[in-house]
Formats: sequence, C-alpha cells, structure tokens
Amino acid sequence: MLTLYHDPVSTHSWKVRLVLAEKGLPYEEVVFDVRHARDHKAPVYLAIHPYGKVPAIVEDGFAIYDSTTINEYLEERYPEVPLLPPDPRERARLRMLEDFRDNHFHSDFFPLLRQLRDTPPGKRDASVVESAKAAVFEDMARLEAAAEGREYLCGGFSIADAAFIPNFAYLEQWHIAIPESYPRVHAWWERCKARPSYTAAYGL
Ligand SMILES: N[C@@H](CCC(=O)N[C@@H](CS)C(=O)NCC(=O)O)C(=O)O
Repeated sequence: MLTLYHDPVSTHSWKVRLVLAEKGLPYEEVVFDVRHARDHKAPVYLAIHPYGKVPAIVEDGFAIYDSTTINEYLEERYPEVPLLPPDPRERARLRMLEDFRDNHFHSDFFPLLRQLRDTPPGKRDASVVESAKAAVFEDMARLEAAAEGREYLCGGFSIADAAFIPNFAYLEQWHIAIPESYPRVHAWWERCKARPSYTAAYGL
C-alpha cells in the first residue's frame, strides 16, 4: 500500500495526486498543513523527507520524496496507464518541460501564491502581483508552442500536464484568465479540467 504525505493546497503534492488518480492507484494519506503547522518538520517525518517538505510517499517501507522523482517512480512501478511517451526524444522533451515548470514557471508564479493566497487583501502589493502575472503570461508562450499539433503538452495526457495543472487551477481560482493570444493553452486547459483526475486531485 502507498501512503502519500501531502498538503491539499501544495502544488507539488497536487502533481502527485493527479498521477495517482490517472493511474487509478489507491493510497492512504497523511495530511499536513505546511503553512500553519510544523508536523512536517518533526523527526519522524524528516526520516521520510530529509528537507521536511511535501510531498513524499512510502510504499512498503520505502520512502521517496520530491514530486518529480515520485511521479517518475510511479510511472516505472505502475506502467499500466502510461504517462510518459515511449519515444526517448519525446521523453526528453517532456522532462525539459517539467524542468521548465519546476524551475522557471513555478518560480515566476510563486509571488502570486504569496500575495493572493497567503496575504490578506488589504496588505497585498499590487505591483508584485502585476509583475508576476506578466512573467507567468510570458512563460505561457512556451506552452502555446509545446501544444502545437498536440492534445496535451506531450501528445496524450502525461506527467508534464500534471505538473502544470495545479498552477493553472490557482490562476482560475484567482480569476486570472489565460491571455487570448494563447488559444492552444486555452484548449489544453479545458481538456485537463474535463478529466476525472482533475476533480479527484483538486486541492482548493
Ligand atoms: N522540489 C520539491 C518541492 C517541494 C516543496 O517545495 N513543497 C512545499 C509545498 S508546495 C513545502 O513543503 N513547503 C513547506 C516547507 O518548506 O516548510 C518537489 O517537487 O516535491
């Protein structure tokens, strides 16, 4: 049995819940509230995740942390519902997209989380929000290009789509619309939302 250690609103936890849902894998859960409690820094959890972050999974006593590593593990361990393309170059392309999400897109997005989720309305800095939105919109150009001729970012639904969905769910919750100049991103987002995994993994 798999145990998922997560926080419902954490984008990285959400990436993993989407993959678990797509693969139809049952799991037990340990839910943290990383913004308001410190259980994820307790020694018992640091033995599972040495950085004290979410998500992590434990399967039959074997612990794995980091959303990207977890999703790759789930793909290799449970390949029946494949979420990586078979071709090595397509896989490399997917991994570069996921790296873009984790290390660029999400970094540009992060000030929006801090401002719009974690700061009370009266204390928000509108200039930070505007510059983060501009950066995220600029980043979306890469997704618009990636989706050309494809239903999802890498052909069929994949780990790459799961990586971006939580960020787009937040944007939607904040009524930040995808610019009209990105019609393929619009269509991709509608397809993602129509999947049962979207509802199953939703965290807001
Ligand atoms: N690279 C990690 C990032 C994990 C991460 O930053 N998790 C955040 C929540 S989204 C967290 O646990 N923050 C709480 C903390 O650092 O104390 C992954 O992909 O799993």
